[in-house]
Amino acid sequence: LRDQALGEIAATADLKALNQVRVNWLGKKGPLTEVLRGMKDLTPEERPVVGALANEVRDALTEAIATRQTNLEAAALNEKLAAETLDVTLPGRATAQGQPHVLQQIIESLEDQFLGMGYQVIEGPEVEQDKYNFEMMNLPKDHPARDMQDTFYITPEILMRTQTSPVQARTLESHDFNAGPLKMVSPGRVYRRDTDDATHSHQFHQMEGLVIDKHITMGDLKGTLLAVARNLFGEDHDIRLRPSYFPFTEPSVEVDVSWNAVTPDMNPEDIEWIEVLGAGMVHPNVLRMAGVDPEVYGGFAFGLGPDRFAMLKYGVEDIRNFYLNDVRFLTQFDQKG
Ligand code: FA5
Repeated sequence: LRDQALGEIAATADLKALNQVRVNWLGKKGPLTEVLRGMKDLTPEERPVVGALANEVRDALTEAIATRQTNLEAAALNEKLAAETLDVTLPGRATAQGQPHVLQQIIESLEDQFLGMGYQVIEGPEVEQDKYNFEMMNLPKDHPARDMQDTFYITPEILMRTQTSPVQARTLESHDFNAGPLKMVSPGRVYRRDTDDATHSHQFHQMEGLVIDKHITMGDLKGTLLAVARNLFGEDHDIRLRPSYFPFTEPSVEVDVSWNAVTPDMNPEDIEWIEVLGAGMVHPNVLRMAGVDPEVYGGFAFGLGPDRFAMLKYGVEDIRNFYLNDVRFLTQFDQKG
């Protein structure tokens, strides 16, 4: 029996076969168990002899199985290692790398420029109170200019902000003017119940700017915006201020950037203008409502549209392209070139 069992153990090809052999020989229905079960029919003299023999065979088989198991496991591991060898000399496959979204690139380059001019970058909430989005921007509840910005309301008092201007009110409220003037920009998403078309999106971006100190003039506003436009579009581009109306600035202007390069000998009528932002001198009511004395402090504010800037800079004809997340479109603006 013993030799037959040992032979079978040695012949097993894998762990599964080995387990089967173990069950066959040592299991409840195996020959050894049967021998032990038959002990009761033996004479008292025979019992210890047969018992000792049976135990010896069982121990021998158990040991042989354990040894065979270790060997089979080692063989399986070696096989696996051999199958998984790496050819370290194979050239690698390049993984596709992401990049900031083109609008994010524009926003970051604007942020860099304003940081360089001593501005802080401040962010405000997209879910905003009516109080900051409208009331503190000099747009009381019944003000007709609220119609200029169709709004997504969440409750009568809470809405998706329609502009980044509420960050003006929040910052004015918290700024300590004893510590110095206020210079900040605030980029972010805004929402309007606009019908999407080539130049309008119901969700787009704005970047608010606010500068408040003791002697700020419209000249400072124009100089700042000219520097920003030239930095983004090129030194030979110009800006134009047109009178406009916003409830939170007085006077108010809309600002155009020249689509084409401007030369000194050019006929002004040949310049093509594109509107990119609204701006003006901060209305005394806005300062007063935020607890700032308009007799002492004043300054300018602007709200520009990075989406429109990106359209202009890259000649993108439809604003919706920015929001479709088509990789073929987006990878065109890879900064790494
Ligand atoms: C405003 O939202 C004012 N808060 C801007 C402002 C700030 C004026 C501070 C004065 C002082 P307006 O609605 O014009 O203004 O929007 C500003 C800019 O956002 C526009 O010039 C345009 O570039 C962009 N814009 C407006 N509506 C959309 C839209 N639906 N899709 C994409 N861009 C838009």
